[in-house]
Amino acid sequence: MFDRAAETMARDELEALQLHRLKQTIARAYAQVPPFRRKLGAAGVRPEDLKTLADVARFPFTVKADLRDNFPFGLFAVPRESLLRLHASSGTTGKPTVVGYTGADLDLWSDLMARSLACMGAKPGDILHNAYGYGLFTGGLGFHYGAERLGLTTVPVSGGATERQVMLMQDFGAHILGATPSYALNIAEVAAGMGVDLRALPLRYGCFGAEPWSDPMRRELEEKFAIKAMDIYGLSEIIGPGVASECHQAQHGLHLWEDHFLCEVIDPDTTTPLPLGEAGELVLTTLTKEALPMLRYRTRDITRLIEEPCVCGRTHRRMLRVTGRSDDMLIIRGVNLYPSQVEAFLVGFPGLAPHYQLVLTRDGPMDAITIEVELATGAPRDAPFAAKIAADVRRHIKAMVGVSCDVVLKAPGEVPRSQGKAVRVKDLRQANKP
Ligand code: DLL
Repeated sequence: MFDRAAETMARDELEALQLHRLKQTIARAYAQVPPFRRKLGAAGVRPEDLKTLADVARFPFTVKADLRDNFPFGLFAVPRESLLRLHASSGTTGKPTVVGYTGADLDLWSDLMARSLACMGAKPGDILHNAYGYGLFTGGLGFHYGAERLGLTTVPVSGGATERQVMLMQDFGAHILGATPSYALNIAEVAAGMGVDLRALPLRYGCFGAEPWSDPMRRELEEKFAIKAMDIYGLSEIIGPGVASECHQAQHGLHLWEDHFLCEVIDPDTTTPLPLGEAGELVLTTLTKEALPMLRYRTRDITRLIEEPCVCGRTHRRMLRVTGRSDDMLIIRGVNLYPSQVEAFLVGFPGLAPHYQLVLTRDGPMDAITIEVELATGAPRDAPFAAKIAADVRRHIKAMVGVSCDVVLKAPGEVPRSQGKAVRVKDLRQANKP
């Protein structure tokens, strides 16, 4: 463990620490961030109303729009001059979301990423092939500094130029791969095309995150690289990667670093807090961040928290795999559907390759969905075979999620490949409006 004392802290000690840090965070944000003060005023609460951890439920949520409304620096609790780094996430519309870090924040982030990497199985001296994008995205630099802190030899390759990535992994003998799961799949495919056997490399672990993925995708990656595929979670607004990660011992649920983040799960429709163990939207509060303290940030990520003791000995609660974002949920003819549910079904389906996109169109007043998925290389290409697979997929999706869909089989290589976060949904509904 990178920080055994913190990672194995007894529950009551952990909660006392959380309460102490939460009080400090709220008092500081109240004093330093005018929009925060106004928000508390509007909700009729004052910092001193927080007496126990449960009292946090009386405080208002923060949402992405708060960051946008105060673009670029309005939510910072320190003068701009004391920031050492800015990151930003590219919003699909309008201005990006800007986040900032003081020196202490960058230090904390490196510690938490070092903790996460060790938790996922990395050891000082290992070589990390870091294929997360470097730049405004938090993935590349977050992994980079955490890996250096843990004592890994870090290869800052970023995304893209995939053939060169395969060569570097081979030449340097990478032990750990950091990439989005969809880009890792792309690397595996390019390696196969080059005749390189990734399974023969010294790689032991893949640290995959930044987008939803599924257990069948995990098995696919484990089989292609001969590794353990680990899940790591985070978001820029809270710190970046390193909010939670799986341990290699259990590979079941991601330990959420509760000494620095307070977690809640709420019903995304009513915002009512849900009991431990129920699925809902993850809400996070930072407990130690200086530049950008976040109170009850609505992540939109759907998950479940569990508190059972873990074989690894860590005491921090685990969040189960994020099944999707509440704003990525598709409603097709009245049925709720997450892209990852479709993925879980398609990956590993005989005759299909794990490359897919969901295309949304308008069919009169109704939304319609078409699954575009590739045939596996080497699968028969004759029309009767394709028709049978398409019919099988249609039938299973209907039985499993209750949605009727069209299935279009693509030739190998036809579905666009990812170099970072995969685009799983192509929304053509506006284009089809009568
Ligand atoms: O994606 C940070 C990150 C980088 C995490 C590298 C892990 C590895 P953002 O670009 O701000 O930050 O996007 C955050 O990505 O709210 C989730 O919807 C999604 N996400 C992140 N990790 C996972 C994961 C980075 N393990 C958003 N499983 C989050 C599912 C994930 N979704």
